[in-house]
Amino acid sequence: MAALLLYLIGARSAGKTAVFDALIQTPEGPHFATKGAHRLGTVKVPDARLAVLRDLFHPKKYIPAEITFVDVALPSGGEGSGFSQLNAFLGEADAFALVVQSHGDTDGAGKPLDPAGQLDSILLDLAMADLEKIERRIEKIEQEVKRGLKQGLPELAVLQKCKTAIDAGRALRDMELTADEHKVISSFCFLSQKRVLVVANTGDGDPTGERCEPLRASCAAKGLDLLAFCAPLEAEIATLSAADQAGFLKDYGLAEPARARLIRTAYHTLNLISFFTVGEDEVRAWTIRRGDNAVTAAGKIHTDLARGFIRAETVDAETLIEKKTHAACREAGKLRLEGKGYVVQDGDVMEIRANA
Ligand SMILES: Nc1nc2c(ncn2[C@@H]2O[C@H](COP(=O)(O)OP(=O)(O)OP(=O)(O)O)[C@@H](O)[C@H]2O)c(=O)[nH]1
Ligand SMILES: [Mg+2]
Repeated sequence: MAALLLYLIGARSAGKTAVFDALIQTPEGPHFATKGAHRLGTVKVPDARLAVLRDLFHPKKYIPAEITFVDVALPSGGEGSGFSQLNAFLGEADAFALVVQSHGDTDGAGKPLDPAGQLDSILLDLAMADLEKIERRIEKIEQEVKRGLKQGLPELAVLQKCKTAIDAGRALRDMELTADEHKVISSFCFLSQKRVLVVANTGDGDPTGERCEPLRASCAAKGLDLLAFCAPLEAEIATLSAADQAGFLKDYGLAEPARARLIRTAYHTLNLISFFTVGEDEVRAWTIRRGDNAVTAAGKIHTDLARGFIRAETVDAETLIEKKTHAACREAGKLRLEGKGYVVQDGDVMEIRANA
């Protein structure tokens, strides 16, 4: 299963690279690959329940879910963020982590620091990159219509609706579209349609982001999740062993490393949950959307399991951890047989029964 792709975007010098460096740091050093000027780092999604299940089942393979962070390199030169030039690359993202500089007095352009303004400006750049594409496509379809080619009319209607929304200052992600309308525009991979979580890159003096008030208010008004992230401090924490981390975090009033908070926030922003499969061979986490049913979950594991789906033997992880075996769960009446329409819950441990 492909890892979730979270792209770090933001204004020039906002701290994208500093946040990325902290996210991919480990006690053994940083791990990353490159794609052109961009850097990619994949980490395992921490899940305490999965780790306990591993210790219960002693599987040959232990496979947590993965998330890939991408340190986006903005095109050099030019005035704005240059998203139009990066359109195809950014279009592959599952979501954006929008890094906002929240330390110091001046921003990367030497202007007085205004985190809420920086957020607005980047959100606007995303929308403008979309608008450029939309207007180009509208023009093309209108020319076709003039020549008597009418098959583009349904697409034109949806694009005009998108243009109206952007002109009115709304992001495409906040538009109400029917499933058919979504389908019509899905191939454009519009940037302002993607989910965004905001990462306030706070300075050493404010690791929990208490001074991010205007930014917090702006995010709340826009319905965006916000996370405080002190890049230099988090990079240092990530080099420590688990034992040393605890004391360090406590000293700074932090409950856990920011990487774990960021991943949890990404799951929340994207409305994702995890379900697990367990056994002697493999203990594994799978990522699905909240609201997905048992057949969709089965299809994540293998298309054959979705096609031949009969039922899913299901128990929540907490109960399995408490009872230790499926047999004990069954005896206690806690192992449920769920059908195709069952809405999978976060932390479900499932065994799919299917016709071959
Ligand atoms: N004091 C302080 N400096 C920081 C912090 N985060 C980043 N910086 C500095 O700010 C500058 C820009 O940070 P980068 O992480 O390179 O920013 P970026 O968004 O990747 O910049 P570009 O890729 O060039 O657009 C660097 O000199 C960093 O050392 C921070 O939390 N505190
Ligand atoms: Mg950078």
